[in-house]
Amino acid sequence: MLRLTIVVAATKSNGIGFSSRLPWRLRKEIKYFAQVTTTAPSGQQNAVIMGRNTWESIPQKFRPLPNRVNVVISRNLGYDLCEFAASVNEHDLKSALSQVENLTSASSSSPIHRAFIIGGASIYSEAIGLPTDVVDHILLTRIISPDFEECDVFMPDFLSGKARWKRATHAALEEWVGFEVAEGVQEEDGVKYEFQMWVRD
Ligand code: FOL
Repeated sequence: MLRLTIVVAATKSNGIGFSSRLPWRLRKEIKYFAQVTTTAPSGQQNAVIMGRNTWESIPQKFRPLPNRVNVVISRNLGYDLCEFAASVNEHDLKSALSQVENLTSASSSSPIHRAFIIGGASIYSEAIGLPTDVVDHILLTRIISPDFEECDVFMPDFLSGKARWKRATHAALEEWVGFEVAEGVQEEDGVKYEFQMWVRD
């Protein structure tokens, strides 16, 4: 089965959203998100898998997210993804995954390198519940401060679940993503955050 990587920016209270959008605007952080999810060997592309609310939260001019196969999950099979050939509509995470696997098969012209789960809360919950051989990496941008108490969407606390997640070193993070990443606490517009990678075996 295809391996999945979770990509998320979350506060220490696991807040990820407010009022149907990101609670913060961090230019370098979103650039990191774009670079991580786009980087693939030449001739290949990555897939980004998301729920319908997350799809709608992406500014129109950025969707579908360019140079990535966009897979949107909605229970409403008639959901109109608005004209984009680069997007596929699926009704649950499992069928989204088999869709991505079909794209990845030898016959496909553009094989899929990596598949990323990019939210939101219910898709993250489902993904965290999948077995270790499916979801083995979390690229977490930890928002250290402030705590953005207005958050109204949260991701589950993956560290308190049954799975034993371990924080990888910064060198391992850079090796996995394939480019240099700013190390330590970053600050933009008074918001402090850190790029982290968590793995399990
Ligand atoms: N993970 C991380 N680390 N940061 C995030 O902001 C994030 N956001 C989502 C999921 N995982 C994340 C979901 N929300 C765009 C907007 C919202 C969004 C995801 C992506 C977006 O517009 N991305 C553009 C970059 C735009 C820019 O450069 O300003 C892209 O090409 O990826």
